[in-house]
Amino acid sequence: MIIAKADVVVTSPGRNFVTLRLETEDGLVGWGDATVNGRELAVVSYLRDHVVPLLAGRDAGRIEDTWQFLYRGAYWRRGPITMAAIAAVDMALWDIKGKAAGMPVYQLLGGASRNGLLAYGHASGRDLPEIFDSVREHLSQGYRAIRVQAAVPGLRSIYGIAANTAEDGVRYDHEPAQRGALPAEEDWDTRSYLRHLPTVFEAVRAEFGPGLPLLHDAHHRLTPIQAAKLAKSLEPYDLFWLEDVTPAENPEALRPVRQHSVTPLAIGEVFNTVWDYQQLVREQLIDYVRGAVTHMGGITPLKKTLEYAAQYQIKSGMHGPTDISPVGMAAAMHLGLSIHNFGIQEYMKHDARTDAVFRQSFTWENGYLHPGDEPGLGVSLELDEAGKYPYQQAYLPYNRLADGTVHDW
Ligand code: CS2
Ligand code: MG
Repeated sequence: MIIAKADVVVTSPGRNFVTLRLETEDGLVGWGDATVNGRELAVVSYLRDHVVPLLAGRDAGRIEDTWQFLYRGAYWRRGPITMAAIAAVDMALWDIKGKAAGMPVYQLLGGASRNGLLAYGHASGRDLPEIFDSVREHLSQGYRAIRVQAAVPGLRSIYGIAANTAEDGVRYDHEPAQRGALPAEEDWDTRSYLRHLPTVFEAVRAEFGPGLPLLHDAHHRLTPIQAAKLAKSLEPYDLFWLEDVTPAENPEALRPVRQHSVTPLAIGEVFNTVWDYQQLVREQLIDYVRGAVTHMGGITPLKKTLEYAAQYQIKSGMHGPTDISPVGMAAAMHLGLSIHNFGIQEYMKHDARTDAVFRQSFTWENGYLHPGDEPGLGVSLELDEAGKYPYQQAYLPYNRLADGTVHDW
C-alpha cells in the first residue's frame, strides 16, 4: 500500500472546500478535509507546496508515523493551517486503511460504542416568534437538541442569526463566510446582549418545556466576569452547554466562570492540538471538547485528546458547521461512534450543491447520525461536479463596538 499520488481539490458549491485526494499504487483512494473557513488558499499552498511532495512513495498504512513525520518534521508546529493540512493526510490515510480492510473507519477505531450520534442544529431568529418557528422547524426535521441564537435589540446583525428576508438575503444558513473582496462588518454590545439573552432562554424554556436540550454560543466575546455573569443568569434554563464564552487563547479565563456557575461549558472549535486543552482538562474547567477533526490535525490526535478528556469525565462536542466538509463530518462521526465519552455532535446540513459534489453514506434518523457501513469514511468527491464550482474569495465577518473599536467576532 504505497502512496502513488496526492492532489488537492478546491471547490465552491455554495462555499469553499479544500479536499486532499490520496491514491495508492494499487488504486485505493482516500479523501481528507483541509478547509479553513476564509483562509482556504493558505492550506492549499501548504499542502501543494510542502506536503504533497513528501507523500509519494510512503507506506499508506503507517498513519501514526506519517502524522509524527508531518508534525515534528515541519519544526514549525501547530497553528490552524499546518494542522488542517496534516488532518487532511490523516483522514485520507484512515479512509484508505478502511477501504483496504473492507471496514468502516469506526470499526478500526474499536467499533461502535452506541447506536447513533445525538446531534444538535442551529435555531435562530430576530425576535421570539422567529426563534420559536426556527426551533419548531428543527424539531420537525428530527433534531432532539437545539442551539438557540438571538438577535439583540439595537444591533444590526450579529453572529448566528439566519437572515431569511429578501432584503437581507440568506446568509448564515449555509455560508457564514461572505463572498466578496472584503469582510462584512457586524456590530456588538455586550451589555445589551447580557440583558437580553436570559429573557430569550426563559421564553424558549417556557414554550418548549424542560426536556429539550438547549445550547448557546457566545462566540468568544465576553470577559471572564461577563462570562460568569451570563453562565449564572442562564442557570435556571438548564442549558446543555454554553459555548466559547471567552476568547480561546486564555484557559485561565474560564476559572471565574466555573467558580460562579454550574452551567456546562464547551470550548475549542479554533483549537489545534491537545496542548490547547491541557490545562482546561486537567483543571476540569470545561465539560465538552469542541475540536473539529479537520482543525485538530485529524482523527489520530483528536482521539488521543478525547481519551485524555475522558479521564476527567469530559465529553466530545465536535465542531460541525457547514465549513466542515462532508469528509470532515464523516471523520467526526466515525470517531464519535467509537469513543466512550461521546457527548453530542453539531450538525448543520450542507446544501444540495455540496451534497452533489460529495457523495455520502451517513444516515440521519430521529435526531441521530450514523456514518454508515461503507469501507473507509464513506464519502467521495465527484471530480466533475466539483469542477463546476471554482474557488471564490470569501471572508468571515468581523465586529465593531459603538465607538468603532474592533471586537472579537
Ligand atoms: C461556530 C461556527 O458552529 C459553531 O459553533 O461558532 O459557525 C463558526 O463561526 C464557523 O465555523 C467559523 O468558520
Ligand atoms: Mg461555535
